[in-house]
Amino acid sequence: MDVKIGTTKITLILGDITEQETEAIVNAANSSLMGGGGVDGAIHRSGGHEILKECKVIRQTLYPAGLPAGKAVATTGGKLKAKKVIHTVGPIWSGGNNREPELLAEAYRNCLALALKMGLKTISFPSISTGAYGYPTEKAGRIAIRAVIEFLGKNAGIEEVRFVLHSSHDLLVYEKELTES
Ligand code: AR6
Repeated sequence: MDVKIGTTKITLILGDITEQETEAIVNAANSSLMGGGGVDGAIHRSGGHEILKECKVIRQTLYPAGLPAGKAVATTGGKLKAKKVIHTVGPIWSGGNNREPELLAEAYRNCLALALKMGLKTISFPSISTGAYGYPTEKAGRIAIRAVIEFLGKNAGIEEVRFVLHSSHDLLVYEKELTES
């Protein structure tokens, strides 16, 4: 489904984030920026070694102690269709009382702000934190959709925000949230 928020289209699809042709795709990374499983593993596998090379430079320069949860950085998309990968780190779910909602919303906002700063008009997100990091999808979907809508209400310039969900269950959860928001 897709919905217009001002001049931006929010699209929800079932698919693989690595195959998206949006100018940027978002990686649900971990603080090390050195790769991992899930979305992170898939992006590094499909995008090739140029992505890791730039992640290493980011670690050596901007974030020697690792990228904190909620922050975002950009690298090349390497061999991907997307020209940029925006790496962010979602919170690890530990019951909901450790700033998880705040950090998850911040991750979405910082990715969008970075895309805008780089002049990118289309961006695809995975469902950050809902895999290895254990964030319940219903709760995370609500925060993701609301954070994006709120950002778009305050900032013009992005043409499409695409959520790429990996299961039909997750797609339904996000669709329900977008319909109700
Ligand atoms: N395209 C779209 N969505 C996907 C794909 C894909 N190719 N593969 C998995 N998903 P996760 P997290 C879904 O674990 O929870 C990594 O090891 C998946 O079904 O990728 O933020 C990192 O290095 C789930 O719904 O990210 C970190 O250590 C969602 O993407 C840690 O996992 C997110 O799952 C980050 O955990």
